Amino acid sequence: MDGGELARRIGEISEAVLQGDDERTARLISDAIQAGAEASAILQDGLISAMDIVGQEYEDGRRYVPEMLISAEAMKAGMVILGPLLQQEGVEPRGVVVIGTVEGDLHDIGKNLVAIMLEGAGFKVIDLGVEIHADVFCQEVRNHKPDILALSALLTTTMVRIPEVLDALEQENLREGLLVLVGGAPITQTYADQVGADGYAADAAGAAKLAVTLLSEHPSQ
Ligand code: B1M
Repeated sequence: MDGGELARRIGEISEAVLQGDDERTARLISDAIQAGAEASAILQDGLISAMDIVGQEYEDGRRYVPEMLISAEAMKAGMVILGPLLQQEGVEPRGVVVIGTVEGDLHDIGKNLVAIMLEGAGFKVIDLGVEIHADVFCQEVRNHKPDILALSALLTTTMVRIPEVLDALEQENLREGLLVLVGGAPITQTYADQVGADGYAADAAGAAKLAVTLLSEHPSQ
């Protein structure tokens, strides 16, 4: 396949993600792979670049949460095909993120969106789910040695679990070299600073952007 044909096919994939058309995204990706396109090129120039646009449009108020979710679903449909191929191509993720909603809190729509945007930005994401106890976060940090731990809390009654997780990480000597990113409706930058988190983002697009920035500022972490 020549460069022009590759660019055309990748452009179509990107367009399908922007339109949130999961079936078309998956079909176009399969066709492009059959025609000889590399999975890494499709990921970077087709999916990630489309999700960058989605994130930017959301920030600018030109896209709303449901539209962001359908594009995220299209990206997910594409990743089902690309994931195994990327592993074969040996593409290194940008970094590893462990994410979960804190103990006592079962809201996961926002957290899932954050996870998808992080994947869209090239991170390997280990999603622990909801109602995650501080000890479990510690255990999973020990297991996966992530670059970033991402904590979501949606209730004023559960946001207090965030400093508990941070304390538990300190006590278990797991805090050094780990970037902790926090967010969720009741969380603010002031709260994040108070509890000693490394970063706060108000929304999923912001979380992915911040994760990239934090990691580039702390490359040795
Ligand atoms: Co509940 N709920 N809920 N709820 N719920 C809220 C959060 C609430 C604000 C509704 C209200 O009263 N107006 C209120 C909290 C009040 C407060 O604490 N101040 C509330 C309550 C009170 C409750 C219960 C206690 C109700 C009850 O049983 N009496 C109960 C608690 C259950 C529990 O957790 N133990 C409860 C239950 C539920 C449902 C199960 C019915 C359902 C959750 C389903 C699910 O998640 N699977 C639910 C829902 C849907 C909501 C609302 C309506 C919507 C939440 C949502 O998904 N928003 C919510 C009201 C609202 O927000 N309008 C509400 C869409 C989502 C994309 O946004 O989750 O904010 P959000 O995520 C955003 C950002 O916050 C941010 O990015 C996301 C995407 O842009 N973000 C991060 C989130 N995590 C981040 C992490 C980051 C960075 C950014 O870095 C790591």
